[in-house]
Amino acid sequence: MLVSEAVGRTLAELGVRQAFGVVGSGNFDVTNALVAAGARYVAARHEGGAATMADAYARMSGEVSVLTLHQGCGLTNAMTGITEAAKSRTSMLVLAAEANAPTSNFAVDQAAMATAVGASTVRLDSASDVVTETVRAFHLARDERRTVVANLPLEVQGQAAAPGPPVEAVPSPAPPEPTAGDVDALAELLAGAARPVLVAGRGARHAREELLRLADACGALVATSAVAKGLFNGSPWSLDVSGGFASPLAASLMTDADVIVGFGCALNMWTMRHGRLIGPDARVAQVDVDAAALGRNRPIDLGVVGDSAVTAAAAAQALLRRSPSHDHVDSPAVSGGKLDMITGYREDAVRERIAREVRWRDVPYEDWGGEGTIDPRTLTIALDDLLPVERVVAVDSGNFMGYPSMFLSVPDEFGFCFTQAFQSIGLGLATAIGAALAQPSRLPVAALGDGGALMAAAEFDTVRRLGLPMLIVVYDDAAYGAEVHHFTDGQPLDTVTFPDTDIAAIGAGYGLDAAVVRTPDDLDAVRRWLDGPRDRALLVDAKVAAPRGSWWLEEAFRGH
Ligand SMILES: Cc1ncc(C[n+]2csc(CCOP(=O)(O)OP(=O)(O)O)c2C)c(N)n1
Repeated sequence: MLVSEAVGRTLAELGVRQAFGVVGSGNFDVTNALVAAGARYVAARHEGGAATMADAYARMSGEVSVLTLHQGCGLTNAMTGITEAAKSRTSMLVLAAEANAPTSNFAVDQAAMATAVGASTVRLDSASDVVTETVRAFHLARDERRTVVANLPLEVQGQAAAPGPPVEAVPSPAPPEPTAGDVDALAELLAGAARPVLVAGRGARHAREELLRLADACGALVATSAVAKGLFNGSPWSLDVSGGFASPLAASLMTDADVIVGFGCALNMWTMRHGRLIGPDARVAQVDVDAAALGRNRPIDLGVVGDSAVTAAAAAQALLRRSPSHDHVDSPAVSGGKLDMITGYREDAVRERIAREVRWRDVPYEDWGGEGTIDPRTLTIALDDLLPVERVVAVDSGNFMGYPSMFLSVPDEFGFCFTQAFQSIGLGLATAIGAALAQPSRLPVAALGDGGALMAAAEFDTVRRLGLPMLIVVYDDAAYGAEVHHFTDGQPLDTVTFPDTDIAAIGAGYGLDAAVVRTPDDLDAVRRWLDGPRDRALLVDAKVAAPRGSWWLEEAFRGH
């Protein structure tokens, strides 16, 4: 077996089920070997799209995904998506063919490129131990949550691979347990809190039940960062997303908290509105499997190294031990409310306000629509009502992004895919494709600005070719709206505004169903599509009114 074949086959044997890429001469064999060994391969139209499809697939499936690339220019095309994945600690393995002859047009320093954007790098350059090294690269991606660029030198790929040890899929190692002292300190902090809030990030998506039990045990409200949206659905104490996207009520309840504990959550400038969501006297704790993450974005009063589920469960037990009247966390008195001695944040008035006001769609607004445009909030609320609950929503970057993020509900923490760690525009469509493949029973929704949509338009072809039943909503303000609303001092805006573009016609040209929406009545096109076979995606070119920036953008500029 050749080295290229050994790499592909080994990864399939380790459990890789899905690969994305653009195939050229240098990654043809390795990709075919992956497919021959049982993995599915999706040919994207641009490596930038392929990278983000692989990233989103990994996020929404929990599997290690593979991106396969041609040497040199295949990798440079994919760099933005690889950077987003690396910043998000996505478990993704990039198989990059590598030209090392200095005279090759394709030669660039691929290892340096990977390192420069925070990805890990390995070189599969030895025919004698390529199987062992491939297994190592896979485990680095999966167990250390790394985006790994594995360079495959052209001169080695065609050599005969020495047979390696039998490849076995080994389960991930057990997550780190917190020390008893740290658990006690966390319990102490929460026991003394009058208004605690627990905030879960992507690293706590597996910890819903444990976090809700801990919240019950200390009378806490719960919230998520954007990437974990949906985790606490159904809890009457959920504030939904914390941070720039938060509704006015969610933001004010966060700000009034006296203790905030982040679980698997970076507590970054977005989730904490540049710190403004943390009251002056609030104490902050952070729980993370990675010691380096603790206190990275802001000062914390307590840092705990530990898995979120394990730590939350242990802290709930510790709280319980402090209460003389309860001996088990699952006791109805605890799961239904709070411990005797802790009043917490759980007052009826708070619950009633959350039920009435926490959703953005319940916040009154003055409709901006008219003269051929629709208010983005009116549009999104109508879509929320029309679309089936079982959906997976992907959002691009731009002024518009808060509307689909906060006015569309999602079924759970695997219903929202948010590839915004690099704040790049143009990733939303590919995100929706990867998420759609990871969650095939859900209706995929891609929410894009006109700028991001046109940047990624090549992947409309991939949507059509895969037959994805996707709704693509373009919030079309004929502008780089985020920039328009940034520069409000009378500077010329010709560089960021555009004549109207018929994006529906572009979608139709790619073979998608398409409609222009200017009024709520125009959404009949969505109704008809939903009632039909949905064998083609529907692109909605929504001509949106944007007389001013969205609330989250105005909020973000305050932190600039
Ligand atoms: C790759 C990249 N280029 C440029 C930017 C700067 N930028 C941020 S938002 C934005 C405009 C996005 O326009 P659009 O997709 O139409 O959404 P809108 O802001 O109009 O809602 C730009 C150019 C960026 N974030 N990423």
